Amino acid sequence: MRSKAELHVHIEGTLEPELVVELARRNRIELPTFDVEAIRARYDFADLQSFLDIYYENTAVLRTEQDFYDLAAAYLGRARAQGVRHAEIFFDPQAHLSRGVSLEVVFGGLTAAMKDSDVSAALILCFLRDRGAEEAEQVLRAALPYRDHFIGVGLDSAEVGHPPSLFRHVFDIAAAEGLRRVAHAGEEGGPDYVWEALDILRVERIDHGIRAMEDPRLVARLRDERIPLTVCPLSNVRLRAVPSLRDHILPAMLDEGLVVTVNSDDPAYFGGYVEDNYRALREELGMTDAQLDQIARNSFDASFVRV
Ligand code: ES4
Ligand code: ZN
Repeated sequence: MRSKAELHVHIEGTLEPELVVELARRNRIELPTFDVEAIRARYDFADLQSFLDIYYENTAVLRTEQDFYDLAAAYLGRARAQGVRHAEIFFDPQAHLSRGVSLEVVFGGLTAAMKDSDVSAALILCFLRDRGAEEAEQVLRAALPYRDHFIGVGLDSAEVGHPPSLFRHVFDIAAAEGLRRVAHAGEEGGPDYVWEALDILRVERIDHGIRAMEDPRLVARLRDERIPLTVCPLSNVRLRAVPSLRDHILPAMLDEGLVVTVNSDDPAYFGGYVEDNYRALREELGMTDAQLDQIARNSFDASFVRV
């Protein structure tokens, strides 16, 4: 199997239904159902928001440092089996702080699991864009005592109506702290969101970015500046950003000379980990081994940590 880096995976999105049930029982939390298959049956999404509603609901089972340890350990084990040598992992502190779970618990559990794994890993702190810029700045300031535990900041959650430009100030603070910067843009939002992420947030990678292909000037910019795009094909299908894998624009992005990478996003919800995404591209889109080798090389070139 190809060695690769994974640059777009939300740790909360690796929470498999089996672990939801186990943690709910351990923490004595009520669930609508304790039937794993019934939980999985709900994963039939119409769009990004319908996914996020269930994703945030399930994260409520994560309470203790041990819970976060178990979550990250399970992901790193699965990633390793899928050829991942290095992972830059998103986490959503606001999804936990809002439930009374402290940063100490979150960082403690995640970093302990990372230390115990032989997969190289680093954390990227994501702001939930639908909660606004003021809360993002509060979270960043609260996380600065843990500065050594994360390498960068990102922007995720509901995209449309929450443009990157709103987050200029908090990304400026992050830059001054020497943090790397990424943002989800061009998943459901248009090319204008990608422009703003580049020009206003000074991001170094674009997460998703598939809709950048609607703007030839933007494509030229991404190519000329070699800005990597962390594309998530199975996610795009499951969230109906594209009608089917056969319609995915990823091969055209590669043909345009863009630095494309392939990633799993929220593998517990979207039907596959990273190698499952590579395999689907080969089997359903007919991508060649040479193309997939290029994508795997890109993943190491695009990573913030050299491995
Ligand atoms: C996400 Cl696929 C996606 N898009 C935006 N925010 C997210 N958080 C977790 N998965
Ligand atoms: Zn994502």
